[in-house]
Amino acid sequence: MHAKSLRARGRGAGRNLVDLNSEQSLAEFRELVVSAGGAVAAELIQRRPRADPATLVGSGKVEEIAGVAASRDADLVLFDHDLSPTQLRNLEAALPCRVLDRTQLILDIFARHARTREGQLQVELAQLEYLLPRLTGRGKSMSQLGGGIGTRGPGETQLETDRRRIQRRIDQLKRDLESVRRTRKQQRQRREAVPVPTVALVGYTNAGKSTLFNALTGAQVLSSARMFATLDPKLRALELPSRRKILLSDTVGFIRNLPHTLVTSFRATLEEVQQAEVLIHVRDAAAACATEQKAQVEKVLGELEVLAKPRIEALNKIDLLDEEERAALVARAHSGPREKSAHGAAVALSALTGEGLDNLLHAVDEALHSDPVIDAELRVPQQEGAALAAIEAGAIVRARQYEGNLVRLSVSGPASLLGRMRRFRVRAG
Ligand SMILES: Nc1nc2c(ncn2[C@@H]2O[C@H](COP(=O)(O)OP(=O)(O)OP(=O)(O)O)[C@@H](O)[C@H]2O)c(=O)[nH]1
Ligand SMILES: [Mg+2]
Repeated sequence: MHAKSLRARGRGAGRNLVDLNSEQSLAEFRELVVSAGGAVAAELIQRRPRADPATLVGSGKVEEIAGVAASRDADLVLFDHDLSPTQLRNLEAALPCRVLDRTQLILDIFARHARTREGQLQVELAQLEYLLPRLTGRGKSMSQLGGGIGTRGPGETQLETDRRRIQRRIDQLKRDLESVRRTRKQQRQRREAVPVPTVALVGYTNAGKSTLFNALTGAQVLSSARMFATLDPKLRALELPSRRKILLSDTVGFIRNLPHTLVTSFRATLEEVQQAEVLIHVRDAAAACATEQKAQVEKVLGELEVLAKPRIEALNKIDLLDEEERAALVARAHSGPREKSAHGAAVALSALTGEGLDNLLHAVDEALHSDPVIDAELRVPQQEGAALAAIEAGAIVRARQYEGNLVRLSVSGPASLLGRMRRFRVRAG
């Protein structure tokens, strides 16, 4: 679906933004529009010390936008800012086409990318909760229910019926979500009965989390140049160099100014982050605004109360850097033996070429404290086939000696596995 859209940006002071310069911010918003299937017809910027409470931008600007929208035959005016219900109502009345704000645009993209039933329920709920106080009476916003960014909805006389219908749907969605969550909770409890630590990939949208997830697990999760390609959590087992097993989880990307309502509605993904023992913060080392992106991600991690967890920075996309930038980054990542930030290591890598992935896995091994790796001397009768197979499969055998019908092994492996082999342990001394 292609909607010709017009983007206008209003900037109010006093918002707690991590300030990107306007060009970067505009570029990011443009990508969001394209990710939603829109084509940009024109761009307008307004700077003002304070947002206009009635229309966000000033009245002169509203007229200008109306003129440009009409002359370019735009279907949609998008604001890179959130609009209050009043602002949305007034702008819709003053402009010749539909109006969407930043949150609605992101919700629209989320709606396209939700794959699981839970993801779809969450997106629909977030859309309706956002929409309800913003029903305009002109009926234009109702088209949101279709999920498209260019369609029109029922007329004004429908307003009250619509409100009641939406409220009923919201109640139903909440009940459905509750039951989906109960099921998921049972699945998690079953998983926790066999404790395998979870490591979660987190990071800004488009940083390369899914590409890295695929590279590490050999899975085929959709990775895409469009933003928010991953909405539903993906989980897959992985073996570390120490031979300990972990579950790696791919998660939804963060973005600056992601509305808090959205963060909470994506509990499914974020629960994986909260359950994780170690976080891998995937960063696009080649991004123009890498520092701002990092600040945004850490802000969301703070809101999730997970900043105390061990965290590894995966400085991704080094294949895009020139020799000099690359050397600087690699030196920073490996100074030490490895640069330790407050909570963990930094590793330079490319999910695309595979360079540096080994270093990342070693860093995960170092950061993982549950089920520590221990060394042991074992003496196992050769007829204990199952035990020998388990050791071969789950630990690193450093030396092997045959003593009659016994095998003497020097091994290093997860404490959980070697604990089960306690009866074969050779007493020290
Ligand atoms: N050159 C280069 N491109 C990469 C690398 N890793 C990922 N990409 C590209 O970056 C884009 C985004 O990758 P994804 O893996 O979908 O990013 P993501 O973090 O999962 O994004 P969301 O799921 O939208 O949050 C894709 O076009 C990838 O091909 C890398 O190491 N080098
Ligand atoms: Mg992804």
